[in-house]
Amino acid sequence: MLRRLFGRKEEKTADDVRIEESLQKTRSGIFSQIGSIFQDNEVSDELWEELEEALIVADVGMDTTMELVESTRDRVQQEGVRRSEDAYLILKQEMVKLLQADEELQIEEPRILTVVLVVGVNGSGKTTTIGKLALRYKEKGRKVVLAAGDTFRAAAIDQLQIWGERAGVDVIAQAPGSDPAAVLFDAIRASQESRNADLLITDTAGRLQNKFNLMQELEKMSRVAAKQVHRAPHETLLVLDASTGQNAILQAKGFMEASGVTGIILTKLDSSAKGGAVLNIKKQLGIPVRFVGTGEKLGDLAEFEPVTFVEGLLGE
Ligand SMILES: Nc1nc2c(ncn2[C@@H]2O[C@H](COP(=O)(O)OP(=O)(O)O)[C@@H](O)[C@H]2O)c(=O)[nH]1
Ligand SMILES: [Mg+2]
Repeated sequence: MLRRLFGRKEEKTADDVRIEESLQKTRSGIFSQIGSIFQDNEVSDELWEELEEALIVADVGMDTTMELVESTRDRVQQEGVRRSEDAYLILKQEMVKLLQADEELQIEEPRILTVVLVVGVNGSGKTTTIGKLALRYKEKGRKVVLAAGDTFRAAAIDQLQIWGERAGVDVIAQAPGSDPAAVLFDAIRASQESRNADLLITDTAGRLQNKFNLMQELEKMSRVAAKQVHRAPHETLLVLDASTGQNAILQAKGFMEASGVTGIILTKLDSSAKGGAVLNIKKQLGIPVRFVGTGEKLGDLAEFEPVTFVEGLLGE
C-alpha cells in the first residue's frame, strides 16, 4: 500500500531486500509494539500517548517524536479517519515524508570527474563503506579511483588498498604521515590524467582526540578539491555507526560545522537495534541519509529508500 501511495513498483530490488533484512533487530524491538498500539479498532487519545512513548523509547528523539505524532494526529482529524488501521498508514506516510531527501544525490549527475569525501570517526566504517561504494559504482559502469586520505595510520592505507583490490579499482596513496590534502591533489590529477576516472572517492582520518586539527585537515581537503575541480567536493558523506543511536547525531554536529557534510551513510544497521534513530537524522541535521551499511561484506550496502525503510520497520 505504502509503495503504491508513493508511486513505487511493488517488486523489490536487491537494495530493498538488504534494508529489510538489516532492520530485523530494530523491527523486533520496540517497533513491534507500535504495530500493536494500532490494533485496537478505534483511534483514541490513549493511542497517541502510547505512540509518543513508544517512539521515544525507540530512539526517535523527543522533537521528532512530537512532530511525527502531531502531524499524524492532525491528518487523522482533518481526514476524519476513525479506524486505527487507517491511522497507522498515515503514520507511515508521515515517516516517509520525514526521511525524504530534498535534493538528488550528486554521485550520478553527469560530469567529467565527481569527487566524494568520506568523513567520520575511526571505527564508524569509512574504509569498508568506500570499498562497497567503489564496487557499486564500478558495476554501474563508472571508472572509480580511491584516494587514501587517512594517512595518520599506516594500517589505514593498507586497509584501503585491500578494499580497492576486492572491488577491483585503483588506489592512490602516499607514505604514512603525508599531507592528506596532497594525497587528494595527486589523486585528482591521476583521475584526470593517467587513470581517466570519473569518480574519485576519498578516505579521511577520523581521530577525534585531536578534533581541531582533524577539522582543519578536512577543510583543507575540501579547498584543494574545489580549486582543482568545479564545485568539488560534490558530496561529503558522513559515516555514522547506527548502533550508537542518539550519540551519532551529536557526533554529526561536530563534523557538520567543519566539513560541509551533504549526506549521511549509516553503517551497521544489521547489528543494531537502534535503527529508529534514522527517523531523527534528517530533522535534527537537515541532511538526508543516502546509504546504509547492511553487513561486513563488499555487497552489503544499500541506497537508502524511505518507503522501504518504513515498511521494514513497521511492516507493509
Ligand atoms: N555489521 C557491520 N559491520 C560493519 C559495517 N560497516 C563496517 N563494519 C565494521 O566496522 C569496523 C570498522 O570499519 P572500518 O571501515 O575500518 O572503519 P573506519 O575506521 O571508519 O575506516 C570493521 O570491523 C567493519 O567490518 C556494516 O554495515 N555492518
Ligand atoms: Mg579507515
